[in-house]
Amino acid sequence: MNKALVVTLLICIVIAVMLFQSGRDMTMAKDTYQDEFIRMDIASEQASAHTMKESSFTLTITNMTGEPFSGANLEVVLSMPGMFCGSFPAKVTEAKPGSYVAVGIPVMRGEWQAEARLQTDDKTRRVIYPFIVD
Ligand SMILES: [Cu+2]
Repeated sequence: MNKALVVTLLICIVIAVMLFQSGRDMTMAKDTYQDEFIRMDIASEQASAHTMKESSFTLTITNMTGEPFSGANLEVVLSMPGMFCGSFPAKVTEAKPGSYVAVGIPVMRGEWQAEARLQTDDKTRRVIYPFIVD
């Protein structure tokens, strides 16, 4: 085997691994809000979203010591940034302590976001999860 062939093979392997990693990142995408009191993660429950089909998101909320934040005053709204087609509240339920599921229905194709708003006495914390609807 000559050297050039070995190098080419190695480059191919590296590219394959990178493609595999980026594909995996897509499905495991999440967004996080964190301050000194609260950590809030939002992730999609499905790899792709479609018009007029339910889309669900998982919100995991913990306090500063990592314990589940139960009974949160939480609101999740689906909308299209920069468009005027409206805001669509998702139905939020606490599946288990500190773990919430939000279900909503995107009404058209394009770039959407799920915005979670956690209301406490002193302030509102937000985390935004962008996603594509096709
Ligand atoms: Cu729209």
